[in-house]
Amino acid sequence: MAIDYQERIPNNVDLGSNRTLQRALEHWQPEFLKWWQGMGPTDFQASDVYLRTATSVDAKGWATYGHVRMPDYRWGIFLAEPDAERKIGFGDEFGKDVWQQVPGEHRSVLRRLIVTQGDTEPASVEQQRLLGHTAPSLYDLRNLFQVNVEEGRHLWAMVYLLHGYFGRDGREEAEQLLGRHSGSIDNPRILGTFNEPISDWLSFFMFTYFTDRDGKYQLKSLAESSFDPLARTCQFMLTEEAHHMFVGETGIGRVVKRSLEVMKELQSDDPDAVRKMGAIDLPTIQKYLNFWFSSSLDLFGADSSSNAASYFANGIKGRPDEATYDDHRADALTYDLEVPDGKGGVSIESLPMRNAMNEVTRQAYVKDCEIGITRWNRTIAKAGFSFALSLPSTRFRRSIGSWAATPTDPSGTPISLAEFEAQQAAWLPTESDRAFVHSLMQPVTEIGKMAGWIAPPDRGINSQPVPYDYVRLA
Ligand code: BYC
Ligand code: FE
Ligand code: FE
Repeated sequence: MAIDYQERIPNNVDLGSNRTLQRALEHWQPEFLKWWQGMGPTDFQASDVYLRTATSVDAKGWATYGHVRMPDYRWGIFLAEPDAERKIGFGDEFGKDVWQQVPGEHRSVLRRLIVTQGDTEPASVEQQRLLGHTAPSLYDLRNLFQVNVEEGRHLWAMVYLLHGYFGRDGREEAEQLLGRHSGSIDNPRILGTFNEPISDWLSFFMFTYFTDRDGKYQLKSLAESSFDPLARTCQFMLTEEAHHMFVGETGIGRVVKRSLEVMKELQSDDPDAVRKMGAIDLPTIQKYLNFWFSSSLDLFGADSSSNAASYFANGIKGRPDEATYDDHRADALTYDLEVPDGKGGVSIESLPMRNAMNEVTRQAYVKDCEIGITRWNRTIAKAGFSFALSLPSTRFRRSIGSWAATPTDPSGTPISLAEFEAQQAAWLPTESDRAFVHSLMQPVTEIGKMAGWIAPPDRGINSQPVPYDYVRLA
């Protein structure tokens, strides 16, 4: 179905035939725009940005490129095409028809999951709002804004569900999605990571690599939901998500590449020498990685979770790629979970599989995170250096789950709190590491030029050259 751009809210959900819903959304739209102006990217609202906009959900229309001012971006509502034959894919109701409306008994749980998902989207825009002032190139500036407008659209996706399927409570929740703010003391965003500041571009790349990837896995789980409108919304969001992770993976890759160039020139891997040349040393990259990976692991929830078990039993939230499993009921299996034994060691706790679904999803995520690490390490090895980046253990620096109260080293060995505190400067970014990274954050706005701490990308966006006016500064 093509999207009618004459409508105020572009959509493929036949919004025009539902006056009540349309009116509710038209009411929310100016509130959204107010939020975008107040809490979205600072300045740059009058600049023309080379953005990708969805004009339909098929292969041809979902990526239409052109220069637009961000406030004129057409935030719309797009769901993947319906499958009239779709059945519930997991849990106790396996094989029955999916739901086109919210069953009364699952209403509050579904609302809560949609609100939690929706809350992260504007949160990330708030976290990134100052980054435009220090972009290392116009190419990167454009990618930042692309990610930002799409996270705005993901908020629209969740608000559509709240307005369309949850009545008055849904409308109230939609309002509050614009009322909580990242890092606010009184009214913070719901999940921890989304209250962490992202004040430099190394953090931005780590966030898009690790935290947007949590988004990928949560969306995959929700794309399995028996609540069909939620499943279809998330399916379409996943097509956009791929670019966010691309920005993270290539961003970190380019930072690594630049460091290697400097190390080769110096014939040295001495971090101080690398820093003096204006590049980011590999140990500092590792510390940022440790920080954002461990923070993002918490977003999967507790490793033993009765909430997760009932989401699964009730067909509300599945496993990512549920079709790849043999047993979609998962009611007779167990999962061996590694937990602290309280004596400085590790013991195994056997859980009903359904209670371990957060952990199952987290492990799939960790495997996906490894792919980039392997790729970056290949370039390091090719350059002739012996350093290797690595993911810390999933036990390291956790705030949610079994390991929350147990300090460990990056390999996951339990240690005392005193030892953790004594060593953490070697494992996590220190004030002075952050100050150094910040000192590199000088804006570069000339067409085709890059900041000295990052290598140029291999190619431009949508077959445009790297030297291109991706953003026409106003
Ligand atoms: N911080 O039994 P559990 C994205 C709470 S990212 C603070 O495991 P459950 C994006 C939890 O709420 C994807 N609190 O709970 C990326 C619960 O509280 P109550 C976002 C936390 O229900 C980049 C308690 O701890 N999507 O899209 O299984 C840019 C017990 O835990 C945290 C979703 O999250 C935390 N990290 O929660 C832009 C999907 N973790 O009930 C966008 C929707 C847990 O005791 N959400 N708690 O008060 C969910 O599926 C679930 O709510 C959770 C796990 C995965 C968060
Ligand atoms: Fe998103
Ligand atoms: Fe994203």
